[in-house]
Amino acid sequence: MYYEELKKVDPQIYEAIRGELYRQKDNLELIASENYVSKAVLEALGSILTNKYAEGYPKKRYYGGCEWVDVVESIAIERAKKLFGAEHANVQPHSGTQANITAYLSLIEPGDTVIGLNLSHGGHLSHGHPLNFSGRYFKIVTINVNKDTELIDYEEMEKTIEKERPKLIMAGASNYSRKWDWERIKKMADAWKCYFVCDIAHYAGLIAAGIYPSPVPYADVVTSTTHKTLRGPRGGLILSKKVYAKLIDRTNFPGNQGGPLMHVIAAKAVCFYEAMKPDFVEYQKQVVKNAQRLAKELELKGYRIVSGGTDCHLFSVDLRSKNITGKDAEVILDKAGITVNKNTIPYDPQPPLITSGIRIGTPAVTTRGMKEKEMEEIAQYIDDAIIHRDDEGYLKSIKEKVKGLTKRFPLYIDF
Ligand code: DSN
Repeated sequence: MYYEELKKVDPQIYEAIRGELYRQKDNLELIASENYVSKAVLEALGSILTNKYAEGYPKKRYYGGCEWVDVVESIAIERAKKLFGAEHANVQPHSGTQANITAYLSLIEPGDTVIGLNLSHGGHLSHGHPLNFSGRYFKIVTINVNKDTELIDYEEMEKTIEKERPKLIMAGASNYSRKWDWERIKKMADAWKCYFVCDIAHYAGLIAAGIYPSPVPYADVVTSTTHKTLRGPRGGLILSKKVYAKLIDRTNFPGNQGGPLMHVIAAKAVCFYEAMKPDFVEYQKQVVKNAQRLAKELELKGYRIVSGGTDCHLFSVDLRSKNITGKDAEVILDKAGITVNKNTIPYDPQPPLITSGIRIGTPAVTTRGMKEKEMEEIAQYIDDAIIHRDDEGYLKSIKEKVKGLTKRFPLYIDF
């Protein structure tokens, strides 16, 4: 690692970053919302742009000296619009949740009704969880996936809309492995006169690459993060129809945030640029192929895959046939050098801190260059770890094999 100055000034933080670097290099990262950014993204993120205050928007700032950050933000906006075919883009949200706050506050008032997918069925905290601002400030009506198919039940959804008359439909998910029918939701939104907001944080990279349906033509507002499948810096993004442009911008700043993080916006611009390249499409296709192969291999080993498979970068594994909870599996797999997160499965009998499942995603391992053959190997390690969960020595031996595999697909080689 070449953070020589940091090493001198603050050895404790240096050591922690170094430890994390080697964790990332040596382990198999299967958390569906994580990825490895390029060195170009990292350089923009670590740049002197962090020094600049730039409240406002390009050419309309509350500070002097914004000529260069204006260039950066204007490029980021134009690239985001082009990448997603959007009429308007705001690249300032600090996170996906922040983007969702802006979307809600632009379109509806506290107390209004919002319909969103239940968190334990694949939704997100900011889609209406009672402990989140969304659940505290709006009346939330959640929809569940169908108990048999584990798919979104659009007929049920429409019945709920008819009964509850929400002002806003929040679509999108953080753990739904199948394709959403955005056009159908748009028809419901039109029929029942409500806004259609879509959170594509998880699918953004696949959508940018054109291999997953885009809600941009249908939704009033689309929110996203930039750090998951899109493989950019940690941050948020809002796309919208032109008619909402002023409203969205005003609600995000000064309504919801102060100064934009210009170094992060520069890194977002770099990631949008990288996502326009043909090899990004190939990467996203491989992400999906890898997820499908890994799900299939685990199924062959006796694990039930929620909804029977995946059309995207992630899937959930129901662990009940193996008599282990998601919480325990997460710990066991960590010991074997495999990082996943416990996750509720639909209609989970276990509480959210225990769970019956784990969520698995392939964006990060695919960035390393792994393909279907390696997915077979990974499935074997997962199964071996779960079978030999009580044998610390065995788990250690898997960790060594995992290290061997990750060494074949090196990461940040000159760090
Ligand atoms: N917490 C993120 C995830 O892991 O999916 C979503 O914001």
